[in-house]
Formats: sequence, structure tokens, C-alpha cells
Amino acid sequence: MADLLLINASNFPANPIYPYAFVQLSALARRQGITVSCLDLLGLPQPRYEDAISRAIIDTSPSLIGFHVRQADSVSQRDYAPAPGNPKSDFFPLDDTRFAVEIARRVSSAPLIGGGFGFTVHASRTFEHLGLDYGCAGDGDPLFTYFENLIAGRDLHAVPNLIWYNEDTVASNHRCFYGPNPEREYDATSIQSLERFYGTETLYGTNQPSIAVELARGCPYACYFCTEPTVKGRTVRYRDLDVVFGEIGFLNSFGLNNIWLVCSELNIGNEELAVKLAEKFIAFNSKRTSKVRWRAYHLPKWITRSTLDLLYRSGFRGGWNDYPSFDDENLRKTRVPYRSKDAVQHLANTIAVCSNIHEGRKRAFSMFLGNAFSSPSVLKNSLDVFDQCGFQKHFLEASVGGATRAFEGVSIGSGIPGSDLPITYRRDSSHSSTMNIICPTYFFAPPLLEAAGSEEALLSFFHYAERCFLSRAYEFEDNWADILLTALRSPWSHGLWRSFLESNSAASLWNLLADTVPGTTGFLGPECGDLVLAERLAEENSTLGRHLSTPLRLICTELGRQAIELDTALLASHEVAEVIGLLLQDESPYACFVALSKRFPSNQSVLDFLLETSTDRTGAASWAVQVGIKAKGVSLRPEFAAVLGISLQESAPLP
Ligand code: B12
Ligand code: SF4
Repeated sequence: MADLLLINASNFPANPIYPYAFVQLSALARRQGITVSCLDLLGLPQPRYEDAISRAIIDTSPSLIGFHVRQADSVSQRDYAPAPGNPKSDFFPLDDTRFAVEIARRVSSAPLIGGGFGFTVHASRTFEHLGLDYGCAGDGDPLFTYFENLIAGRDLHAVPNLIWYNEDTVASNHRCFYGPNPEREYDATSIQSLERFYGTETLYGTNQPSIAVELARGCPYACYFCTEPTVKGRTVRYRDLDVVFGEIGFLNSFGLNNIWLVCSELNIGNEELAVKLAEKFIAFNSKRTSKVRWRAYHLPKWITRSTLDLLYRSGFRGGWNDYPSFDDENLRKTRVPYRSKDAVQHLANTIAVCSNIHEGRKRAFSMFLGNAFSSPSVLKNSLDVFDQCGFQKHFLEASVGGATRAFEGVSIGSGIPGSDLPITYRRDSSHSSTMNIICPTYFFAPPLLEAAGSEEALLSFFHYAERCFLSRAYEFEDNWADILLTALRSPWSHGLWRSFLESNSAASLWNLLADTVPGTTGFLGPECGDLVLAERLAEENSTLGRHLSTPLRLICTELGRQAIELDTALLASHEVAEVIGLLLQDESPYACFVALSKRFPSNQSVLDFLLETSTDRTGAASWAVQVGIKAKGVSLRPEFAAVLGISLQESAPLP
């Protein structure tokens, strides 16, 4: 039996987490002597909802049924449009919640209420869309103080944050913002629920999921894309740190050591709270054998290098910064409270501080380059800065936000470019310009769309930037052993290969690879052992991927450089030598793209240009040039150049 049954159909399968709202609402209920039972529908297809919901209702006979809507979509347009390199997601939490509401309506006569962050963003519309009896805009506290009123449908005017039908019209009561819970929220029951959700092996394993603990709520800023100030309030309400650490100590006593401190931002206006927390975590961890690691959203400002050092020493492991750009004018328009030098400094500091931390996590970077105020010059300036700072080589993957999620009164309205042309995506794969803002609805920056010529071209460019300019992801995409094999099977390589190994540090790399693949020996010459080894490596490349790609790519590039040296006719031309230099020397993929885009509209035109000068008939030069193109991930398209404002100039000098 339970007074309240809470149901969540909004968990994002690509990034599943135990709903913290279950913990928070259960704790509020406890204070009023109200019992709560929770059901998360993650992983269940709709046809199985009926069974799960009916069973929960029969088991608990709730007086009220609540639906938690954490978010109405993933806030990432690429999950809804079939973007290159990205499968379409089937994450439509409002459709699933509505389906769950219909079932609950059939099975139970209890009133139905909705709430949560995603619900609150468009509270009245979502309330109507879901077919509920009540809605709660914002903090859930009044639900419990006025629990009896809600069940009896009495004095509903008095219930803060409530949305309800007053006769036939939707009424929204006055909004109240509450602070975080002054008492501990987690109890033994929440631990059992966490165990059921994750399974004990995952929950207590080496890669523990993060457990949410609230630190503060609210944000005074007004970034044009963010709903936090309207949902959580513009005043920051902090939680007593002793209560926060009481919570962390309780979780730690069960062996739960990966904490996500929930707040809008950790360092609003200054770094005081961050420093205080770091000191408390250091003291806390010094008395524990199993150390706590923690994360929190934070701004790339108001954290000095020494504070960042302190934070990471205390177990801090970052949060999420989605820089819109590294262009001051653009940052000003997006209304984020920092500028390019803050972001660059913070990123450089984070890279430096994290360089010694190897905890099995992929280094990932994300940027909101497709923000509404973006343009070709914003993209160019930002990528120039990123490249000049040498950040690319530090990240194994990156993601670019290509479009803005439309939120009424926040990211949509006058002065926000593109917000008058939103696209709503639907589960049945249709999308239309008839906006339904509560469903996944996005818009693009008009100057970017115009420059790219189409949505497909713009998203393809971003995909390229993610793999090659903002991270090293592209380095691991090709089977470099296969590429090497092509050379080793060709007679032109034999002499080169032997002298290459004898005279080069690559020999040690090659022997290292031989050690990786049992039963093979390196350094025998391409006629015998090396060919066998390369063949085995080509087979293994898909499984050993990252480990093998880097040394093999280095070997291929070095061999490529030597193969080109043989082609004196090719190198006689100054221009040709420069293009080859870009491809096979240390230039970054971005610098290479920018320089080549000024001269060539496609990869094929680079090849044609180089090879028409070549006198080589063995295939060595052609192999080397193709290695260079792959080694820099080059992908030349006129639309890509246009997105960065680069125009083709036949006589452009190369850098
Ligand atoms: C920490 C965090 C993360 C962490 C979570 C770590 C963890 N272990 O929990 C990580 C990084 C993993 C994460 C992931 C994601 N997140 Co997040 N996340 C947050 C953050 C900062 C806190 C979330 C939280 O737990 N809040 C506390 C909960 C309980 O608040 P709440 O839902 O509002 O609930 C309160 C009330 O609304 C009410 N209430 C809630 N439910 C109900 C139900 C009823 C019936 C009633 C009456 C009341 C009620 O009571 C609660 C207490 O007052 C929020 C921003 C924020 N400040 O909340 C973003 C936020 C919710 N996340 C967001 C997004 C988009 C995501 C992802 C989809 C990102 C992605 N594409 O992967 C995923 C989704 C994960 C999932 N499976 O659902 C967005 C949602 C945007 C929006 N406008 O809807 C937010 C707002 C961030 C932002 N500013 O854009 N997130
Ligand atoms: S500072 Fe952070 S939480 Fe505040 S409005 Fe901007 S993005 Fe949202």
C-alpha cells in the first residue's frame, strides 16, 4: 500500500539514471507521514506498460498517482534528425508518459498529477497534453502539504504551484520556490530502490553510476538556451553543507562513492562554495578507505587554476561545460556569464589538471557551435582559437550542438535568430514546421543554414568538426593495418620498409605491435614475417582499435614521407611540396582543412593535382598522398568551406 504512486516514463535510455525526483519526493512525503511507491518504466516498450502499471496500482492502491517528467526530449536535435554518424533516437518521453497516463486512468480512479523539470518548462500545455487532473509547476513541496486537498479536490485555489481545471479552464496557481531539503533525503529504502534499478553488480562495481545529491537550486543568469532560471528560480537557494555531507556519508557507508552534486552551477559569481566543498571533501576522504569522487555543473569562470587543482585533489571529476563558442560577441549575445578568455583559460587549466588522471573515462569535449547567434565567422574564430591552443589532441571524442531547443519564453521569441522557423520532430519520423513546442522542437542559426545550403550539409560539417577539429576521433576510424598491408604487398615498399625499420624509431613501434599479437615476430621484411604480422593486425584492428591505430598511423605516415622522397619530380614543384607537407607533416587537421579549402573543392581534386605532376608509376606516391589525406581526416566540400566563410581562390598561397 502507498498513498502516492510515482511513475517515470522519461528516463533517457542512452544515458539511464535513477530518477532523483523519486528520492526527493519520497523524502518530502516522509516528513508529512505520506507513503510513496515508485515505478520507472525504463527499458519497457509501450506494450508492456499496461502490465507493469496495473500491477503497481493493484499492489499499492494509491490515493494519488504522480508522473515525473524529467525532460520532454534529449535537448539534442541530432537525436531526432538522422544525422550522419548518429542513429535516430526513439526518445519521446511525453508520448510514453501520455500512454502511461491513459493506462492509469483506466485502471485506477485515483487523481493523476504530473510534475518534474521537463513538465514545468511548458507546464500548462504539458498538463493538457497528458490528460492529467493536476500538474505541479516547479518544486513539489506543496503536493505533500496539501495532499488531502488534492485527493478530495478541495480548496485547490490555495495550493501553490498547482495547475488544475477550474470548471473547464486551466488554472495556474501562484508559483512558490522552495529551498533544498534541510534534512537527509536518502534512507535504506532509497538504497534498495537504487539496487533494484541498477542491479548490485553495477551499483557497487568499479564503474559506479553517479548518485544525485542536491547542493543548491536556482540561477540568476539568463543564457538564451537554458530553462533553469524559470524552473528552479532566479535566486540561488543553498543547502546546508552539513546536511549535504550527512547524505554523502550515508551513501559512502553503503559503498556508494560516485556523487553528482545537483545545482544549477557550482560557482555562481565566485569560487567560495567550490573551495569550501573541496576542503570538506579532502577532510571527508582522509578518514575513508573508499574515497568519494564527485561531479557538478560549473561555469568556466570563477575557478582559478589553484582552485581547480584543489578541486581535483578533493575527488572532483568535472561536470558539463557546453561552450557556445570562443567568440566574445557571440558569447555576449547568448548571454552566458563568461567570455572567450575565461572559457579558454578554464579549458587549458582543466586539461592540465586532468592530464595525470586516468580513470578509464574517455576524454570528451562538447560545444554548442550551432547556437542561434552563430555564423560562419563565429565558427571560424572559435575553431581558430581551439586549434591555436592545441586542444584537439587532448580529446578522444567531441560533440557539437547543432541546433537550439525551442522553449517558450526562453529560447524562442523576438531577437532570437531562427526561432521563428522551428521544426518539431515526431515519433513516426515525420517532422513539420507546424510547431508543437512541448515535443522535440529545434531551430537552426539562419546564417549557418544559408552558408551550408542545407540542414544535411550543416550537420555533416559539424560531424566532421567533432571527429577531426575538436577531437582525435577520426584517427581511430580507419583500419591502418589494412592501409599498411596495401603498401607491404607492393614491391615498391620492400626496400623502403627495411631501411625504414633500420633507421627509424618506428622499428620499436613495430616490434611493440609484434609483441601485442602472439605468435608473430616483427622486423623480418615484408616478404615474410612482417606481412603476416600486418595481416594479423588488420584482423585485430577492429578489436584492439585504439591501441593499434595510433602506432600504425604513425608508421604509415612515416613510410608515406619516405615514399614521397623517392618522387623527385613531385617534390620539384614548390606548391606540390607544400600540399604534401600539409598532409604528411605535423599540421593539425583543422589547419590542413582551412589551407586546402582555399585551393581545392574536393579530396579528388587534391589527388589529381598532386598526381598529375608525379612521374612515379609504382603506386608509391598515390599511396602516400592517400595516407596523408586519411592521416588528417581531410574531407573537402564546397559547403564545408562555406560554413567557415572560406572561398575558393585558385592562387591562394598555402601557409
Ligand atoms: C545532474 C543532472 C544530470 C546528471 C544526472 C546525474 C544523476 N546521477 O542524477 C547527468 C549529467 C547524468 C544528466 C543527464 C541528462 N540530463 Co540532466 N540535469 C542534471 C541537473 C543539474 C539535476 C537533475 C536533478 O536531479 N534535479 C533534481 C530533480 C529531482 O528536479 P526536478 O525534476 O525538477 O524535480 C523537482 C520538481 O520538479 C518536482 N517534481 C519532480 N517530479 C515530480 C512529479 C510530480 C508528480 C510532482 C508533483 C512534482 C515533481 O519535485 C522535485 C523536487 O522539488 C538538471 C538541472 C536541474 N537543476 O535540475 C539537468 C537537466 C534536468 N538535464 C537535462 C538533460 C537534457 C539531460 C539529458 C537528457 C542529457 C542527454 N542528452 O544525455 C540526460 C538525461 C538523463 C536521464 N536518464 O534522464 C536538462 C533538461 C532540459 C529541459 N529543459 O527539460 C536539464 C534541465 C539541464 C539543462 N539546464 O538543460 N543530467
Ligand atoms: S549559467 Fe548555467 S544554469 Fe544559469 S542560465 Fe546559464 S546555462 Fe543555465
